[in-house]
Amino acid sequence: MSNSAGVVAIVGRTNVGKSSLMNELTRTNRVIVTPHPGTTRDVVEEEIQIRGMPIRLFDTAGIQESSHPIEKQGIIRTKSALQEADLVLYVLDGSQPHSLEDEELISLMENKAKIVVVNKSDLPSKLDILRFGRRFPSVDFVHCSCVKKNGTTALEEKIFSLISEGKAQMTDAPLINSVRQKDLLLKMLYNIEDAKRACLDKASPELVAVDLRLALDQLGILVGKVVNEEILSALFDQFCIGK
Ligand SMILES: Nc1nc2c(ncn2[C@@H]2O[C@H](COP(=O)(O)OP(=O)(O)O)[C@@H](O)[C@H]2O)c(=O)[nH]1
Ligand SMILES: [Mg+2]
Repeated sequence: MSNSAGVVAIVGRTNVGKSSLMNELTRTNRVIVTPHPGTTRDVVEEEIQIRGMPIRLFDTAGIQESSHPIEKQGIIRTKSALQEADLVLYVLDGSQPHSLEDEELISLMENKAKIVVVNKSDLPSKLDILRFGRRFPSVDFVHCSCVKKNGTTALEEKIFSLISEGKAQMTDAPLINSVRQKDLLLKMLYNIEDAKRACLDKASPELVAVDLRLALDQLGILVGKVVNEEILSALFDQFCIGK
């Protein structure tokens, strides 16, 4: 499993067609699809490639309240897949009106890059798309039908462009908003790289500690805090340096 793969989570109410979409995107019948709500109780992961770009794709279980222990675990794992995702595919059933469960899901993916996938486009539409459009003004909508197998190529194109343009990465990461901050972070990175190199070269621990201390100093300046002297003393006492 590649670490540099984009993480994409398929999220949505039960029975909207998440697992069907997973099967379409992986071109397999990996996940069981049935008309019964609650079929997928756990998070299922597959690695796919879109135009050579590696993507870790997660099919999730929904977040409906449940007292069943397996479903409870599934809800926890769905939420953590959502949290880890670089990009969320928020799947809606175009043949059903929107529900309260959607509201909870929407609040969980507020800070996430997302694509709204309106599935079941082969059935008469009952969803107020305009209303959703107003709520997500800068989000792409893709209409598809997993049963008729159309729309998923357009979806793949959107996933590819959002991830390759970097728009789907690290949406929750804090912003660096000055050259000074960038410089400090770069210095810190170089110090850490020096420390790593020293470790690989089997240099003495004292030398590694010097580089790590320099890195910590940059961090201290960056966050505007004096780095905790007690921790430092305890750490550097062992090496008898830096004091
Ligand atoms: N008509 C129609 N039915 C679909 C479509 N996609 C999925 N379904 C059906 O919807 C039901 C739920 O699908 P599933 O993928 O298990 O939904 P999940 O609970 O969100 O994972 C199944 O009976 C599917 O065959 C679609 O595009 N059109
Ligand atoms: Mg499912």
